[in-house]
Amino acid sequence: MWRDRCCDAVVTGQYPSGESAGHPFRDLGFVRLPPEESLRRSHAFLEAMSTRRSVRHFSSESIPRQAVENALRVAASAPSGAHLQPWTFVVVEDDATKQKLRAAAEAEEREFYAQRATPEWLAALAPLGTDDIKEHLTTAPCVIVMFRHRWEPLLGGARRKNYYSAESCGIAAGFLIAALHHAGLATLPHTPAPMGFLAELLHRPANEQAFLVLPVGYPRPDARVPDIQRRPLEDVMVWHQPE
Ligand code: IYR
Repeated sequence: MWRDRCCDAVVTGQYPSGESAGHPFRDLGFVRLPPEESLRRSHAFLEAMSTRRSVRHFSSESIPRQAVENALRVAASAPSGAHLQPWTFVVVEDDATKQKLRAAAEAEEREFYAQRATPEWLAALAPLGTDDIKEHLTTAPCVIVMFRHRWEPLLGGARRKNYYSAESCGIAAGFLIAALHHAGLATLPHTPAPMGFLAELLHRPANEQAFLVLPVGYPRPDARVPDIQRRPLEDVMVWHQPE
């Protein structure tokens, strides 16, 4: 049907709904899977993703740069508000920068754990065993710092708006964590708050705000994780019953 309308458009000079002059469209090229293959892949992906854990004990062993770049390609393929792709990923590998990053993050975290965190928040964190020591920021061979573009600079100092940039970055971060896990690499989503020091330390422009710090590497052979469970599907989904 769409194809017919598309071809009609060429003949009549009309465009199907959503298309307009000066903004070219092209065929999707969708590859339709047989249902059994679809189900097989869904099981395989579920199984693969089920083994992902946030890791706090990293080995300092180096990781393939290409795997990091490919995971970032996946992250940067995420859908974004108005397709404005409001993100920058800074990949830190050198010890000096990682040490500065850790020192600044730990300074924030000391204040968080000693003063800013409410007793309720600390109680919520207790099962994770977190504290203000952020050793992963120096032991992980690679730390990806993701920046959200709050707006884009235009010539003459004007600003172009971005739309849903936080949601877009959240989706891209999910893609990134999944892609790194798929490549056999462990991550820890870390959000030191406030994160203002990161833009300064990594020399980012004023429109960029740190969104996520993601140490990446192999887990230490003796790495341990909290023995906690994921909520079962019945707890997190409902099939809507039509009235
Ligand atoms: N940013 C602190 C505290 C913290 C907060 C949440 I929400 C976590 O899921 C884990 C930790 C820290 O990194 O320790």
